[in-house]
Amino acid sequence: MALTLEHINTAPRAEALQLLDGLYEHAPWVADKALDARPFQSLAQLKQVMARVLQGAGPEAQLRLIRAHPELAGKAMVSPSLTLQSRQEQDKAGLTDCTPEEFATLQQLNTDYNAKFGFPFILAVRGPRGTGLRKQQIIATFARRLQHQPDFEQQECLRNIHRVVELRLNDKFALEPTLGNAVWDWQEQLAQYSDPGYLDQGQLTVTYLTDAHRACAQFIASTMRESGFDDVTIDAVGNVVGVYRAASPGAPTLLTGSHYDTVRNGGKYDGRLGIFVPLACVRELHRQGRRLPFNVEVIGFAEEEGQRYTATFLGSGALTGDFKPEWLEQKDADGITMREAMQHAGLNIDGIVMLKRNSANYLGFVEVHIEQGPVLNELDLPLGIVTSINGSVRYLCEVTGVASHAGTTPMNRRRDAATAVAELALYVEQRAGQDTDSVGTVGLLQVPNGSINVVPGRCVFSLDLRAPLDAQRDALARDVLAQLNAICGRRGVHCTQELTERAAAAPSAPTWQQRWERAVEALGLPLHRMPSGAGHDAMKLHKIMPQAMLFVRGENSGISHNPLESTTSDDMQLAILAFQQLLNQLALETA
Ligand code: HGY
Ligand code: MN
Ligand code: MN
Repeated sequence: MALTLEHINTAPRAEALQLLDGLYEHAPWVADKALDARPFQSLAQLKQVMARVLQGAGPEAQLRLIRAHPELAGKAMVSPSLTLQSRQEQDKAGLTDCTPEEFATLQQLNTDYNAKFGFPFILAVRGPRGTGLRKQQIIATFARRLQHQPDFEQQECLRNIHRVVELRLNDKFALEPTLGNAVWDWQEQLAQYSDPGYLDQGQLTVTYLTDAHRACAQFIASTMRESGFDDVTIDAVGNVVGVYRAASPGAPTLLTGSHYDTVRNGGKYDGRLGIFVPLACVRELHRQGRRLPFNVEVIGFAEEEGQRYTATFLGSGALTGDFKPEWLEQKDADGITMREAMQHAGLNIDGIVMLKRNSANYLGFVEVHIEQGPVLNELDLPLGIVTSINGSVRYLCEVTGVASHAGTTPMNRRRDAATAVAELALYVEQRAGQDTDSVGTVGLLQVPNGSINVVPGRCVFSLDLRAPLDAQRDALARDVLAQLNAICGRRGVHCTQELTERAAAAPSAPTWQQRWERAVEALGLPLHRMPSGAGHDAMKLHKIMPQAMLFVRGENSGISHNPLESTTSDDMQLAILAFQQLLNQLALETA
């Protein structure tokens, strides 16, 4: 029979402990200690309390717990020490029918891992969706984590233990994160579309207005229609706009959403999570036949990353009146202008100017996004409250020197464009590191038409400089550009730079931040407030309406702009529940 929170909260201590048996492998003391905190407001809170108990138990107790776990597809598979849950979990992941090669690989990984760390490799083999990782994924994760530093890897084992416990608790309570699963699956389906040259390598790249990008727009639009949105359109820049109308006409609108384009070889959740979380909320409202005292407008923004063209935040920028007509002449790597790409996609360029929103019609903008960093992952927290989005500037630069013979040009006679840029890149790293929370990145660095035996005469590169405050960002930019000029002067080379983006820091609107805070607290979760190092569409909408963001924990240290980007359907479920809380709060306030 399925457990209930009521039962756990009210049963006699010994019975409650028995009900929670089998969570932490051979370590009932974790649940036992957690029961001191009864009554639990939610299952999420029970998970949090147990994570805190383990965190507070200290490294020795944590190490004992890790060592109590069976090896993955190792000798423990036949020994009686394997608990029923572990056997079932390893079965589910297909680890009991390895090929001889797979088994040998796992054995070798087990041996190497134990030799390096002195404890067994622990992985929640049921994975982020709870349905099981494939053997190849397990082996790849095993090999990747073997490279970690010991302290970090010990924490990674604990994070996987918490994930195993979360899934075991779901089983005990017969709970499925069904809404989170739906969002997880939509993102999985959307990831089938990728630009040519990436799809066949199993990489996700969706850049502005490619065929894959247009297929994504159609998928999002059809998912909105199937979920009960009243109006679904694709606007003049390719944004997918879904409106779920209010109970009565003339009502204000809550705006939400995020982008569906990606960086090259990116992750499945950056941007997309912020489209599908509110989409799932609207689907639930539709299923309940419920209307709110405000319209809900969910937008899949067509372009945020600035990959195919240098223009960034193009989708959300069109709503704030920031679309620059000169962008239409920008050319991609194949010489196709944005205008031609828009025409090819059948977009109505003349309609762009009409996209600007009248902020008087809107309550505000909220955006859900993966954190894209390690903070929540390392705090074992599923959700975070964004306090501000860092301001950023981006430049495309070019250094011109003199191409010359690599063999005959003496070292003191060179005009080497690439070494000038290399010197600047090291300065960017050092200078950005001087400030708190500033970051500086040379993400693109190329020697066009270079040759192995030619001193580089040209070097093109990018600068991405960010800081929590605009003044801090501008001081960083000033110093970097001054250093660029100094380096070029000293080396006798020439530099040009083009400012391609300037986004102001965007502090969250207090009232909206507090709405997110109340929503997260209503789930029984602790609050963690944090800045966003990444830029988001919210910083554009910030210009015309109040905004605030909710962060969702990323797996694998929150890595992002990388195929390892990951988050669990349980955490997505919590994001949806938080969004529903915010909608309900807003409904009460605006009724
Ligand atoms: O670069 C950023 O911060 C965002 O992902 N475009
Ligand atoms: Mn991104
Ligand atoms: Mn993003």
